[in-house]
Amino acid sequence: MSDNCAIHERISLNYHLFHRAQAANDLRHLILDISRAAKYVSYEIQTSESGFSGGTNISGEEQLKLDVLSDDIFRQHLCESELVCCYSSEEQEEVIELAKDAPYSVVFDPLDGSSLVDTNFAIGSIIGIYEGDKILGRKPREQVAALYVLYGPRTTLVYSTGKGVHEFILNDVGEFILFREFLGINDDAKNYSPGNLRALSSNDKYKSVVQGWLDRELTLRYSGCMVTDIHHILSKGQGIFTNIGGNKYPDGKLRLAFECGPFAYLIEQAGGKASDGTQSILDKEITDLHQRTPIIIGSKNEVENVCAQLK
Ligand code: FBP
Repeated sequence: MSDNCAIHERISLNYHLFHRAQAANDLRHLILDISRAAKYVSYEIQTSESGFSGGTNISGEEQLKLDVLSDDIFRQHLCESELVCCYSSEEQEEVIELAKDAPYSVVFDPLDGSSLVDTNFAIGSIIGIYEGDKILGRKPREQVAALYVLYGPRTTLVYSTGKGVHEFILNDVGEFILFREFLGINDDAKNYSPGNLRALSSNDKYKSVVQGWLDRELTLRYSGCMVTDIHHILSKGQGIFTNIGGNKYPDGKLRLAFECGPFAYLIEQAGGKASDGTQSILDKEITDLHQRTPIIIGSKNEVENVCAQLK
């Protein structure tokens, strides 16, 4: 693809992956296939009925029809790519084998925040990509790419392959077009997004952290969807998101492999920080596909401030 292909007011995801990220062809094609899956998920959110599927996932959460449908859409596109040897999904108990000897393994939450579908809130998909044929035993720092899609008033896709974080908007003809490059995060936060607040009844240190934000009169921004709330940090260039343990969720509500790991990769690529309170999320080994982890993520100085209070 020669560089004179660019129509500079319309930089496509394909062009950006080739010329700006200089991604390997297989990785570029895989990310493009994932972006196609996201378009179908976006369409189904707009058009299909919500409601419960009647099933539950391994985490014991009732599955919405859209949870199952979006999981199947991603499976279809990963399978068609012929580039994925296996994947792990929040909606699947075990690793699913696809194309033997294919170069990548994928972890994803097909529809994060799905409990908000009936409220018409923005929700998203979260994807992490590893080279090789295994997921258990890996650490999020080993990812070769991470991306998310936000299904809001506009459908946006944000990715990194290790050369910065870049945002694309789905246009009227169904193509993701570059919106912003090199999203960055300042060291200090003015906004806070406190998840799992039910933990404050049993976690005094977390309670003190939240009280500190109130005392400093920081601005609360919380929707109940991790993709939306962390996109807010990337979009505004500052902020802090937490989901910390308490009685109901001792390790917090969010999963390491397909929620916290991909976001830790993206946020650290943008100059922020992601910790579980004692170590970088990027260095936590995936010992169980559905293991949960506390997460403190966003502006570096605020992450360090919160971690110091939690010790
Ligand atoms: P699902 O992936 O099952 O929807 O749950 C994840 C999530 O909705 C996150 O998107 C969000 O940050 C969190 O749960 C909300 O937790 P809480 O209910 O404690 O605010």
